[in-house]
Amino acid sequence: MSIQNELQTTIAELVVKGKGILAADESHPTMAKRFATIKIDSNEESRRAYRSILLTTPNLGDFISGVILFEETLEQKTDDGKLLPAVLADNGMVPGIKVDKGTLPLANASGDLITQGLDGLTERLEGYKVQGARFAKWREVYSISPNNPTQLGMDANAEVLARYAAICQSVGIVPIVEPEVLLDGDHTIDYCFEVTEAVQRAVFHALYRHRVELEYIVLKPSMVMPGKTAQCQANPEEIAEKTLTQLRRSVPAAMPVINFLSGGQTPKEATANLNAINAMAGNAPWELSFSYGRALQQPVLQAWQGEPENSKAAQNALYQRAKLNGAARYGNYSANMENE
Ligand code: 5MM
Repeated sequence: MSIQNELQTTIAELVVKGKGILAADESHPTMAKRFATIKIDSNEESRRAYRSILLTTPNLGDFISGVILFEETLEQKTDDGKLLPAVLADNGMVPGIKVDKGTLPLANASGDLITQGLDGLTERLEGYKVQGARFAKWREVYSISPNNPTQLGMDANAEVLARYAAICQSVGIVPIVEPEVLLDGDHTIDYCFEVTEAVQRAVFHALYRHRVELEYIVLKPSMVMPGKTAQCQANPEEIAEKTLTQLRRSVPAAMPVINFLSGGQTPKEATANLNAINAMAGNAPWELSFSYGRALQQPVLQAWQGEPENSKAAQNALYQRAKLNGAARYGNYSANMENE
């Protein structure tokens, strides 16, 4: 298959009405934090056991079109010896892989970060492809403060995201481009709007410079919201209105899909906000979907508690959350569906 055909096929399988992406690509330190909430140790076996539960959830493919994996998971197996990426592929879900190597402070841009991992990326992607990955993910992180992000920070991060995306497409891997504006802080929703617009404009300029084909990427942005500790919080309709206005200003119509991250919203908030966005989207040129990590997995961890006998309950929790977000893809979710 030509590179172009590979990209086309993967996008077509990822962008499906009523479905979104599960982010299960936590690095070891993040997984340790998540497991600490249920007091279990993060080691190779506990991560394998947990991720096997996630990925073998019966009928997960009804609402999930792709799953982002961490490198280690590509080689891990279910209890009965099946490779986890193969479990996904056999159940109609596309395996993906996180390829960034985390962030470091950006020199001369105090308070801004920059993501590492471009060196040797082509070779790594070729290896991941052999292991079954067909799309990739790279996250740049932007904190909001009175001085951040700086223009230097936004330009440098955009350049790195675009270089990553161009490398992915050159080997037939669809890139998820994730510029995450963090929710931390007491900033207003309007300030978040301004920052998110500036960040995304820089990203799309860089994608253009690097000749990335927008038809074959997935944008994974944060929603436009007030900071977590802002005095004045916003309801889903306000968040939807600001998010859609900002996206219309910054995101070209050639983009097939926007899969939001949840960024520390509760599972219910993330679903209600996605629902409001879709209910208000009208004739938006892109599909509006989810690529949630915490907002899909929090209920699963709570149900599991590290106990094998809770596996079924954990899978039910994942299926239920994915189903509710599937409804939110159509703007058909309502809070009373939480108890069905
Ligand atoms: C699942 O977490 C991903 C990996 O994060 P680290 O590299 O920090 O371990 C993360 O990139 C995630 O995919 C996105 O932030 C979206 O997840 P949330 O939980 O914000 O929906």
